[in-house]
Amino acid sequence: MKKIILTGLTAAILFSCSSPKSDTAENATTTEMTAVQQEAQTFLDEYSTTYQDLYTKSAEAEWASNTKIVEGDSTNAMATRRANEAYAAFTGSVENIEQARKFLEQKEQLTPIQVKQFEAILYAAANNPQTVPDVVKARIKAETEQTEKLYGYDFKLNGKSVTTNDIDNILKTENDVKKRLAAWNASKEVGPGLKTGLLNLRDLRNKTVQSLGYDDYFTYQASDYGMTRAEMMDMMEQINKELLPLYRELHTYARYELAKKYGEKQVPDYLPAHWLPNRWGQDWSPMVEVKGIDLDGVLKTKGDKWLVEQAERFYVSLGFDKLPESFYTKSSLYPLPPNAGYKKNNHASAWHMDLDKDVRCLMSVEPNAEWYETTHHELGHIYYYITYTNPDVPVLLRGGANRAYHEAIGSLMGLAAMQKPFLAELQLIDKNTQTDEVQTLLKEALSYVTFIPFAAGVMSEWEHDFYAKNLPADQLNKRWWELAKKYQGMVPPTARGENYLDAATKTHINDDAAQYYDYAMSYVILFQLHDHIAKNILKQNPHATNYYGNKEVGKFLHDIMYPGASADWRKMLKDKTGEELSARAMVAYFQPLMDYLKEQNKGRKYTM
Ligand code: X8Z
Ligand code: ZN
Repeated sequence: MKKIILTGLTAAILFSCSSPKSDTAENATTTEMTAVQQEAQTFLDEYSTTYQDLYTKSAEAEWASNTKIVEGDSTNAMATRRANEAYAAFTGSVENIEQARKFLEQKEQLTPIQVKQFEAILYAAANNPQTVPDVVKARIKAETEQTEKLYGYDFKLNGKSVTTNDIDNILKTENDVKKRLAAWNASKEVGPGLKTGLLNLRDLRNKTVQSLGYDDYFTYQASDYGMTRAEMMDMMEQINKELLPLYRELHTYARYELAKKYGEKQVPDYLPAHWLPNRWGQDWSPMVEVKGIDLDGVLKTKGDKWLVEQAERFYVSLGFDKLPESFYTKSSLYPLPPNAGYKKNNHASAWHMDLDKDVRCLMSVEPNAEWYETTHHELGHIYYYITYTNPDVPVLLRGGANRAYHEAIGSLMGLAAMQKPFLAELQLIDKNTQTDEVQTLLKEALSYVTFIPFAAGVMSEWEHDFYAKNLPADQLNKRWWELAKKYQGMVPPTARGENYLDAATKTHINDDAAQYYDYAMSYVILFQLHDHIAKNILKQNPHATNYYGNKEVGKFLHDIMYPGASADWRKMLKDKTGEELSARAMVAYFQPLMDYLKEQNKGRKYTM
């Protein structure tokens, strides 16, 4: 999850990312500017100063709210509400909206980067319009309460408090189906208490953005890509379609293999949700152990601190700076001790506190393979923040080329950090170990490919229906499981009525709403980037790369991140990879697995 950086990317005018210096905020103040441009710049400079200040105050308050949740004490929540109200009052002020609109009416006379900043101002305004101040205030209140409920929740298993890390570990390793079921059920207990709040948030989020002319909140979020709601859903359908042949094979394979593993004679047509090693069935990779690679085992001996420092070392090896000291002193990186007396948000996130040098992570790192990947992912956000914090990128455009790019960089590094030559370089495995390439690829597919139906299918379509179609309150869970069956081929262990709200157990449904397609798109992009890096920079097999220490790879990533949201994301992809956004590279990467899976699945029943 990323903090509330708001960037409007609907500009038709392209910004050349190969020569970012030509249009800098600094240069913009030179005498070469026309009178209109100077007037615009004066406004932008003043706006940006206040914006940065209020953004920072909001981030600080949110940080406190997310890192220290004390039952019955709403001090942090109150402070967050106040800070977010001040931020909203400014970004959504009628005067700012009018000014931005006025300047955009003469956009031909402005520089491209000025246009982008005015669009960013309007985009931010639409989330907080002071034309409907009461709606915005109510939304802020509801958001803060929802976060507290979600992360203040005390998960219980067999009457004992457990963390989500505990639940995840059971789902990853337990062979006793009854124990799995208990853990899965425990993980869904947080849902019902979030229902009223989520329904309220739906109405408030929709009403907020409707005030500035968006149809609904989903449409608003999609517009950040310069896309309509329908275009976004078409793109998701396309991605799902391209990966379906492989997913069908994985699905069939998993049903039969898991039935064997759990000693079930009858192979089910659809995967029972509690059979999978993840609370939402979004990542199945723990199902497979590759002989010779015991990442969980070796990471345990290294310890949690090593994971974070190693991820940093990887980025540094590519030529990025070391993390600022403040990253380590101000972040919240590890689980709280059980006797802490308070809770924290247990979902990993990266924060750009002041849109400048203060960058932090909120994580609960444990020394295992999942957190190893997540740590690389989060540091991707951090290095993105650090890289676009430069004099050429104005404060208002300190965001990703789009949100999916922001997600892609760290996930790409996570993928690279798992490949065998890299693991051998780090001595996490013996370099002479013979490993089975097909099993390795299978493990990767169980992570990256199985994610697509969840992200591009279930999450995106459910939120689409929730916001754009006003899904009725008595059909929320029904729709969730319909979609899980349709896209993931997954069913709940027992009937799940509307007394549950299983969608709301997913963080993003509550606090990163209507944006989950970012992740689906980010996987597609990451394989495009990886394909290019492996073939054209490293000249290595994409299945067995070692990015470590390669400054050219570092420069490639640096150049993508440097212009932040001042870049046009489509042009960036074309310039950097020669391709439009496409699942081609992802499909090609896993192609060698198809023959193996078809062979394994011979004679088995396909149900998708
Ligand atoms: O939420 C995240 C990151 C933070 S941006 C840990 N991810 C998605 C998820 O956990 O559902 C990364 C991949 C998918
Ligand atoms: Zn992320």
